[in-house]
Order: sequence, then structure tokens, then C-alpha cells
Amino acid sequence: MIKPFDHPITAARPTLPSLEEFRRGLEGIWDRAWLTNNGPLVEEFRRNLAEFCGTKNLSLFVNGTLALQIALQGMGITGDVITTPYTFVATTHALFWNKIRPVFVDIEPEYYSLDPAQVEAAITPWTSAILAAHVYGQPCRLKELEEIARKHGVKLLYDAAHAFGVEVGGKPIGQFGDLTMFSFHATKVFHSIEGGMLTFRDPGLRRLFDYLKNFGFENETEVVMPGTNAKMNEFQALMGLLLLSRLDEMLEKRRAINQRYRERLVAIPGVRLVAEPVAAVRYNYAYMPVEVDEGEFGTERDQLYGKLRDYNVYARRYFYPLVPDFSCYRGLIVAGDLPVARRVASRVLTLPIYSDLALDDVDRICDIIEHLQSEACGASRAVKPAQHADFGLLLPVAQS
Ligand code: T4K
Repeated sequence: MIKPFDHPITAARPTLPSLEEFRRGLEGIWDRAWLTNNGPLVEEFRRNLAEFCGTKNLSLFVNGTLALQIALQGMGITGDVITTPYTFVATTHALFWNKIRPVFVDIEPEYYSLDPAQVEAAITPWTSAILAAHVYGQPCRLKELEEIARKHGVKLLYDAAHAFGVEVGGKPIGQFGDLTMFSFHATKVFHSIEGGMLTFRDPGLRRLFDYLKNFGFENETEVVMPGTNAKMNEFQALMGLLLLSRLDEMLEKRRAINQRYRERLVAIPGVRLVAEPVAAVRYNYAYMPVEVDEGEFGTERDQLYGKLRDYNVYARRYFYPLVPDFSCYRGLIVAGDLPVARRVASRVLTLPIYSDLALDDVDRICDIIEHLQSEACGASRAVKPAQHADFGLLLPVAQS
């Protein structure tokens, strides 16, 4: 019997700087008594990120959801937007808050991002944009989506909430499409407690976003547009600055964890791994999704999810249910039956991954999964005779 963990192992866990480093930063904030409204740390964070992302066209926000809402408003997106059902619900919420109609189309089975063929087939005269998500940090089909967007004269926006630090062909992921949103939430590869960032092609958008996130203020007496409040504060920027300098180290640890999982899980029947990123991609190992094939594994995904909890392992089912299946979105436009998204959502489990997760713990999680699989297969084999009980054959051997 494998021993359960003596503390919860969660799907995500924030990386933190040392308390001493953070305390030193707090002293500066205390001395200045400047807490928010574009303070010096937010400005320094913006400059460092601009260098990291290779663009000056960048704006910081209090979180990723508001960043995306403001992006859609600032770019004047209206009507229908073709988007993915396989994402965190905030992607769709941002559309709805702008009174835009989401049109859900299916995903491709390899990396779970929008299927370009389905996108093109769904374009109508009412389509104003495509909003795709780099799910788990894996880049979408960038070239094909770009071609479709240009051909049909619609904007191309990316939800890169999971994709900070990802590069394709040496180019930061935020340089693709018309605009990209990043989340710096505590559970992400890189975080600023909460936080969000937009990178964009049109340099004119920066001023517009500055207005929109700060009540539309031009100066003390002039308001030029009905903005909202979505400013990042100094505490967030402090966290972000300290962690940005450690990004490479954090990504390297995640890479090693991902590799260990792959080496171990590949041998377990019924556990399907996502394809390795292609050579041109510098990946960030944001999540550790696997698909559970009930037939081969011997039990369905939800049972495995529940049994892992008995061992103090809190995997998540990102992204189940699909967004169009949430009660508030039922009845929206869905192009087709979404067979791929539905299949993946019913099978996916995202296993714990964070930079401080020990490789020994990864091994133990894999041991547990392996054990549960053999137990499940044993159980299904043992239960089989029950079907013949009428014929006076063996009684089923119940397995816990
Ligand atoms: N688009 C996409 C594709 C997204 O995934 C997200 C956010 C957004 C847009 C919106 O960006 P933000 O507005 O959030 O910047 C979490 C996050 O809250 C959310 O940011 C994230 N996606 C989503 C995928 O995951 P929950 O409700 O599942 O989080 P929660 O509280 O259950 O935490 C997840 C795990 O992390 C738990 O096992 C516990 C652990 N945890 C969590 C927190 C907050 C910690 O160990 N420490 C912590 O401080 O949404």
C-alpha cells in the first residue's frame, strides 16, 4: 500500500521569493507611501516586461480577466467572435461583458486549441474577431489562424493566460496576432499575486488602454471616456519583479518535473500524454494534462480524480465542464457538436505541477496512479465472473 501524502499536493502552487527579499521591497513601498496609480514599481515592472517580451506595446492590469475585457472594448470588437469552448470561463466572460456573442467551435485533438478548419467554416458577415487560447501554454496553430484572420479581415486575439515565457521560433508568444492577454495569477507559471498584461500590434492602443483602466482620466479635471478601474498596484509589481528575475530557474524546474511525469506515465495503460511541443517551441510547462482512457485504465477519469484525493493529491479537471455547458452559457451558438472538446473534457486530468514540487513527490504520484490502474484492472477482471453468477461460477471478488 502506498502511503498518502501527509499534506495536500495541489494542482498548482505559487512560487514565492524569499520573505526577506519581499520585506526589503515592502520597506521601499512604506517609505514612499505610494501604493497604486502607476507607481514606480509598476513602471519598472512594465519596462522589464517590455524588454522580456520584445515590445513596447504593452499594458499592465490588475488581473487577466479585466485586461481581456478592456482589450475587447478598446479594439472596438462587436457582433460575433469565434472562440473556444475548451478554456477557463473568463475567456467567454470577457466577451459577454462587452455584449459580444461567442460562437464556439471545436478544438484540435493534439494540443486542444481552436481547430483552424472549424474556425474558417464558422466565419459569417457578423464575425468581427477570433479569440483563441494557448491552452496549457501550448501555442495555437498560429500561422493558419493568422491566414484566416487576414483573408476574412477579422481581428485575431489570443488568450495567453497560460503561456507567459513561451516562444515560437525565437519569438515571444505575445508577438503573434493583433493582441495577446497574459494572466499573472498566483497559480500561473509566473505571477504577481494577481495581475494581467496585454501586448499588441497597434501602438495607438497603449494610450487607450491607459485611459480605460484608469476611469478615462486625462488629468485632474478631464475625463475623456467611460473607463473603469483595472490598475495594477505596487505590491503586485514587487512580486512580479522579484519573480521575473527567477523565471529561467522556475521554467527549468518545471521542465524536469514534466519530463519525470512523462517517463513514468508513458508506461501506465490508459494514460494518454499530450504530444511533446515541436522543436520551434520554447515551452513553459504550465500544466500537466493527461487524458484517462476508461477502457484501458479500468476506471473513469472522475473515479481516478476522487481516489487521488484519498492520497491527498488534488488534481484538477481543467477544463471540464466545457464553457457552453455552464448554465449561464447554455443556448449560445455552438458550431456542431464539439466532439473533440467534449471527449477531451470528459477525460482530462491536470496533475500537480509547480516549480517547488520535488521529483520524489512526482514519483509517488505516479506510483499511486500506477497502483490505482492495476487495482482498477484487477477489479474489473475480478468482477467479470459476476456476469456468470447465474451459472453458479465464482463469486465476484470485491476490491476496494
Ligand atoms: N483565461 C484563461 C485561459 C485562464 O486560465 C484564466 C485564469 C483567465 C483567462 C483569467 O485570468 P485571471 O483573471 O485569473 O488573471 C484558477 C485561477 O484563479 C485562474 O487564474 C486560472 N485561470 C484558472 C485556470 O485557475 P481556480 O478557481 O481553479 O483556482 P483555485 O483557487 O481552485 O486554485 C487552484 C489550485 O491552486 C488549488 O489547488 C490551490 C492552489 N492555490 C491557489 C491559490 C489561489 C495555491 O496553492 N495558492 C493560492 O494562492 O482558478
